[in-house]
Amino acid sequence: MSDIYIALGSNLEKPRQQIHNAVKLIGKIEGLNISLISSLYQTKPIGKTNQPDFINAVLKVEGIISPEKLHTALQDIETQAGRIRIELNEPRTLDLDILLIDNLIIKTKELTIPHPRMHLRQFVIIPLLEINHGLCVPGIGPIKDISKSLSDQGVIKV
Ligand code: PH2
Ligand code: MG
Ligand code: MG
Repeated sequence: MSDIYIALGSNLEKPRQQIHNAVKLIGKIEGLNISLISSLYQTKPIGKTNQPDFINAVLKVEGIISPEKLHTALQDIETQAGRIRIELNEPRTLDLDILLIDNLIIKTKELTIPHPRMHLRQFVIIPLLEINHGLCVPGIGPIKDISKSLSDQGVIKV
């Protein structure tokens, strides 16, 4: 049984509804159970800044599934939400990123775990602190310490 953390984000086509719908669909992935859901957060876009604010959240799920299968299942849910991939950091109806799987460190062409930018993003770290303040990012450190190192990026609980 693995403890898995997933980040959800949307800034197009009713973002809150996109996130709620995605949570429902993630709960239906075979072999997984949702154990914790953070609040929703309205967040300023990081990277490309001339796009709408995002709604972000994180989930903890537990279960037995291979990282590759989970990645494919999440991509399928993104596609169902009408996600079109043009370039990096473009506005999106739905983004589902695997943040952590236990203490695993994985680097393949398809998948990097822990998510390589999670420790730089308040829109990930603040909701993670809400659901598990004792969490550590393998190779980086406790999220409590990461949180102290980040300056304000415009993350508001909604
Ligand atoms: N996702 C990105 C890039 N920038 N900014 C916010 N606030 N929220 C996101 O989910 C987000 C972002 C790439 O995945
Ligand atoms: Mg992302
Ligand atoms: Mg993604």
